[in-house]
Amino acid sequence: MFARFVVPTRASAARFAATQYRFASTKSLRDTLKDIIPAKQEQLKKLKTEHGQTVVGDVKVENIIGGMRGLKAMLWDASVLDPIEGIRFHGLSIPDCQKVLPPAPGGKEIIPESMLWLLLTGQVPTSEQTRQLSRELAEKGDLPKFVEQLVDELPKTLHPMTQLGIGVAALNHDSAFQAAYEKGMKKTEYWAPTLEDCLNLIARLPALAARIYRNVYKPGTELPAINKDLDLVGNYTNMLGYGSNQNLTEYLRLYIALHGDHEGGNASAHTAHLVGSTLSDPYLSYSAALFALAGPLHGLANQEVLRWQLAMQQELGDKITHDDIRDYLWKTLKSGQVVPGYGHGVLRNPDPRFIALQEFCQARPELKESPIVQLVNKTFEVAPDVLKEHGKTKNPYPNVDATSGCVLYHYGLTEFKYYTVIFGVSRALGALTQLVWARALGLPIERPKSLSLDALEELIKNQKQ
Ligand code: CMX
Repeated sequence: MFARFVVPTRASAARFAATQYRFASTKSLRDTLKDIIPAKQEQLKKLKTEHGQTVVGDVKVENIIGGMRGLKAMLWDASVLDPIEGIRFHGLSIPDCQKVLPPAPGGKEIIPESMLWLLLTGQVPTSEQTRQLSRELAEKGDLPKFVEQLVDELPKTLHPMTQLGIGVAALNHDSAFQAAYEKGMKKTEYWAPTLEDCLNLIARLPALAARIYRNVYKPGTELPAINKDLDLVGNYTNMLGYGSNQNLTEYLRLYIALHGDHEGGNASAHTAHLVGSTLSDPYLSYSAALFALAGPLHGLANQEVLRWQLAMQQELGDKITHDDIRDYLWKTLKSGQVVPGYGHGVLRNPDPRFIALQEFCQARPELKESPIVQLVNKTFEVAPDVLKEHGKTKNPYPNVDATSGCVLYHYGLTEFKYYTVIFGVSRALGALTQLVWARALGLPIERPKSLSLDALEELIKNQKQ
């Protein structure tokens, strides 16, 4: 049996679309990585020695005072975000991934395990490789007792994202990286225990996230044991108490897989990279990333979208017209708030992840008829024109968060303060796989140069002379 090998460039992605992809022999995840790492290390070495002085772009004052927007200053191999076309994972667009990444047995949608394999290796796994990875994650998925006790003791009023960050940080008790580092490991060996930590963390996230959900919203209910024959999301939805809902399970598989990576500069992925660059272990690095994700301009937007759409529904009633929505959008903007789920730091078109999730809804009659899904659709028909007229945002189109929560809401997972936790289960795929690569490539501690306002003025004055 063979795994398809993906060549990670845009041109090759087009060739890929024409199904001309190469094949590599089937191997375990660890052996696959062992094979790939030397060539990547060589590629990096060559870039460093032969092209270290090549200029990539200018740094303008607007980059420094504008959140480094657009500055090409970070290495990230797994995915690239094109402003118009959207995300490609190792060269593959979302429709490409939907064609080739193996689903769960009996399912149709991409699953996080196949996305994880792609992000980590640049290769499309076979169904058997995906199954093996599912089994490995299920076997590693139980939480240590002390972490269960720790999260059980947290106040139910503490935001679920804070609870998730605390739980993830505490998992570093068992960090293989930290233990090996203390023993005195060589730099070339860093990636192997990092990989073990990353897989352990990805495996344990569903149990941790489900436990937080149970504690906060369904106290007193039993948490089912992890079923070794189920995939990661199959187990997650089971533990959340929605295991019998196949549509919700399939939706979460797709959502978690697609949300896994969005190149390196977004706040959560970048935080994981920055903290990881100090050789903090993967648990601490990802815990930090979760707190970046918990901001309303980033991951918390999915909670904010639902809050905003429901407030709109409550104010305007059941028969909402396009004009009603237009007025409501203006009311939001005039009150100085952002329209949640719209705009993006990089994208300048509707987010293809938004489109993929919308397509999921359109293919299912009960979702197509759902009032909350319809309201999200109707908002999409009006909001871009209003935002264009408003004239501030560089991207008047929806991002993925505009739609991600409405399906959960429709199927009864209505506790929208929990939605960013699901995003947190997902973003681990990209942030952690790239941490493995940062260690494999021996990337240094991150340390950009900062400038004061006075120093900037001085620099400008000197350039004018
Ligand atoms: N509604 C109203 N105003 C918006 C807006 C929106 N949806 N999006 C951007 N703007 C405003 C910005 O606040 C900014 O205003 P000021 O000049 O007064 O500061 C101006 O338009 C220019 O911003 P931009 O360059 O287009 O966008 P940024 O790169 O600065 O910010 C983002 C990107 C996502 C934070 C912003 O579009 C936003 O706040 N969107 C709403 C929140 C949201 O949906 N976040 C989720 C993003 C996806 C994710 O990370 O998960």
